[in-house]
Amino acid sequence: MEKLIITAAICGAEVTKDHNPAVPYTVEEIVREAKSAYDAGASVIHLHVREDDGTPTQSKDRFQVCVEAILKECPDVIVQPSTGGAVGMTDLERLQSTEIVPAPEFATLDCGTLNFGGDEIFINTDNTIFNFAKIMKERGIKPELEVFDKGMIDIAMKAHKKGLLVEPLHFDFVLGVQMTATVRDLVFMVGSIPAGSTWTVSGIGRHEFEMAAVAIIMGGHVRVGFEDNLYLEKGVLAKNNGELVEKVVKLAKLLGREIATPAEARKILSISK
Ligand code: KMH
Ligand code: ZN
Repeated sequence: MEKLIITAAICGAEVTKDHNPAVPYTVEEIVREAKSAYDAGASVIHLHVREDDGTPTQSKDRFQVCVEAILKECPDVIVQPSTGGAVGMTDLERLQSTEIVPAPEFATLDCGTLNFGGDEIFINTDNTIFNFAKIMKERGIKPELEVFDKGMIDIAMKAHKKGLLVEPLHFDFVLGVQMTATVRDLVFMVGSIPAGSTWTVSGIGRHEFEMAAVAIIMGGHVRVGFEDNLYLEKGVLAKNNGELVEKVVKLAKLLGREIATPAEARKILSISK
């Protein structure tokens, strides 16, 4: 089986220090969390950034500073900026994370509109998705196709038919937001993507490690981190993102799966640096 790529979603846009005091806001805190995840075995850092007071931002300048600071401490890590940002941001705001120099190797591409809890709706119209895919292709950025339910795989395939995506495709199944996070759901999603694609699962909240274990067995890849889950186990807050990554590394060891380095992850994902 291929080695396991672990992505750490270290910050997110919704969680705060009230939920877990280790959620990073400042550049120093972002670097601290990225390094803890990298040292524990993460090869990809999924990145959102904040103002110092915790407000989510897609500022190009803030991304530039944070990416450079992360790469100083974790020189070979794959940094994957979010183009999702936070609910309510405009497309132009969101796209700023792709404008840093040099362009990112990897970035998220959210493939549909969804209910984000309470009254929140995370809007991604077909035209937004096609436009983001076109811009990423022009800038040489590999998209991670964020799919929160099966219909979003179908929308991604519409973008592919239009020539906006380059194979092999890479999907992230975000389970436990709009779609439930069961083994049946994950097996269904994996069976719905084109042969030759790679995939990661992000199990939200208490589903994080259940989904990780299933992905390790199935040959997929795993995302963990404060964006998705703040707890190491029931009632125990994680002290840092590294603890969440370490738990996946332990699971992988128990199940006989080796961990990919960033260079190996680039090969698996067909990302050329
Ligand atoms: N914060 C969510 C509204 C992504 O990074 O591309 C969007 C999100 C997905 O987190
Ligand atoms: Zn995100």
